[in-house]
Amino acid sequence: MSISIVHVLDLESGNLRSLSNALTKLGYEVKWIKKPSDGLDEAEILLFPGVGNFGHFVNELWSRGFVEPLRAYIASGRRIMGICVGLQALFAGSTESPGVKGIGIIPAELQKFDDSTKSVPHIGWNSASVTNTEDEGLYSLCAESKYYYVHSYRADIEVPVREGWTVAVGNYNGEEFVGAMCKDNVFATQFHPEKSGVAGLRVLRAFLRGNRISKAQPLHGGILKKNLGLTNRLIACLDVRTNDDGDLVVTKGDQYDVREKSATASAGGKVRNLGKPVEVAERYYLQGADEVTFLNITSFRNCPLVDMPMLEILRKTSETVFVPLTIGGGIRDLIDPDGTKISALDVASVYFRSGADKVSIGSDAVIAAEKFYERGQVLTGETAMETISRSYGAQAVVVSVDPKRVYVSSPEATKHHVIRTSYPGPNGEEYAWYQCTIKGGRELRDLDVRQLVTAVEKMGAGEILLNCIDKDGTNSGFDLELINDVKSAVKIPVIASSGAGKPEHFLEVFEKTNTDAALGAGMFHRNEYKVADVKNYLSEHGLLVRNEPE
Ligand code: 1PR
Repeated sequence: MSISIVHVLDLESGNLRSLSNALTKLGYEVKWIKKPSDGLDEAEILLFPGVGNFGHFVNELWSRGFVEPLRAYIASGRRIMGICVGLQALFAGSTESPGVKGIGIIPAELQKFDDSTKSVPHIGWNSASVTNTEDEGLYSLCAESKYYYVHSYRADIEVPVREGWTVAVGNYNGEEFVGAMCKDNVFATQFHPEKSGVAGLRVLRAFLRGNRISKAQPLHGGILKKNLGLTNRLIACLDVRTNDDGDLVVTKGDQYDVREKSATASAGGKVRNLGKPVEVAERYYLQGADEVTFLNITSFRNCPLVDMPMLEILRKTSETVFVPLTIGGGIRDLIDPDGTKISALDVASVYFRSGADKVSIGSDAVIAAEKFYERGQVLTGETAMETISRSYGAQAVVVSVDPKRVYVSSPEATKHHVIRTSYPGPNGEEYAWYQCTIKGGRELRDLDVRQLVTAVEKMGAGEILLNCIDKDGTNSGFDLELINDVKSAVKIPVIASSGAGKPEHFLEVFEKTNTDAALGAGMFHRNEYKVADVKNYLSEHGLLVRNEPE
């Protein structure tokens, strides 16, 4: 008789809603296990997902008394699948958390990716290609497919192979790592199958059905080598706010002004309405977007947690969209109308439980960075970025930057970090600095973008969403000078944003900068181009993209 119930270990870390949505979509009922007595004995299939810090996750396993029962479960021969830190926890340890012991069925330690030549964390769509077996496949893993990874530490393939595991390998700029591995009843993926579109759902389904040998794997990596590795990541962004009729809509600004241009109204016309957020997100998923980002752009107005309109959007979106979802706007300490204080960590936790994989912090990050410098660059451990990244991992914390260009005649004319620009200012100025803003560009601050990004990297941000108010909505291409400048200042991945108007702009930003991802909004919302048009264009020009028909 086929199994219809899946038990899932729930250590309350990260986004488990998407996994549960994926299982529901595949026709399975989910039972959660928070402690060993919650039904581990009767489980026939166990999923073991984990995100964030190795030590934090594994210490939870020890303190909840899971380690011995899990070892016994594995020894019993019943099926178990580790996901992300769930894979890592099967190892003896990780250099991320010296001295913390993993479950230890593989006698090796995880190592950090080398960040001297590439961004770390490794975020994005990469391969998992089976190379050390004569099997025809492994749970429908396909060398041509791409899977969504997000991690800073990697498992080397040598020890698992020596210990008899079948290993599917990923390659991040020359460093190989275990993308997935399998031995007897134990299967584990470093990538998130529930966030890897149809390719990921296929793997999950094959595991749940027990179809270990499948025909989906084209034979042996080698022939497809040119397709292996991290793809150029393409993100669709939805700015969301309530319009004048009180409906929550996707909107889009010109240099952050989201009102229709009106000949009569000097204060501007209506808020542009470009569709319903859940429907628009689903459309971009089906078109092949690698991620979807929602920004609640009026969240600086008081937004009590109970009323958070974005929660429902996230919940609904995560039922049908199986790629990473980021939510931004209003991630900060809040006070509800009844006076209850809600920490930024609590706000983020609610978002994660509603289906978000990452939260994006804008205004609060600028304020935190200013204080960081006022204190002489001392960390307090209490900022939103620090508390959230401690609990959920740096990969879950994006900092969204809203800079404006300020032209100066010489570097001495400002105390801020300047660039020499090829696009001189109105009075022929050859230098510019990028000024940070808060509240969606409404307030200018005495902080430059370089100060901001270097501070937030120290405070635990895992990625930078780099907008540019001057370029936003202009369809004139990305600000390459800004992107190159930020890329040279940080190790964490950078998402180029603002100004995309046609596929050529994406090619340009990937070719002329080292950006880790590129984001578009208006050109997709206005139906001028589909996400797939951009991907096809990039692919025609020899760039690696994820191209999986949904
Ligand atoms: O400050 O933490 O509450 O977060 C507020 C968030 O809302 C920030 O991430 C901020 O960037 C965003 N935001 C606030 N006001 C606006 C606005 O447009 N009036 N939107 C706004 C920012 C910019 C991009 C846009 C790209 C691409 N949106 O995300 O999608 O510029 O556009 P394009 O391809 O059409 O040029 P907090």
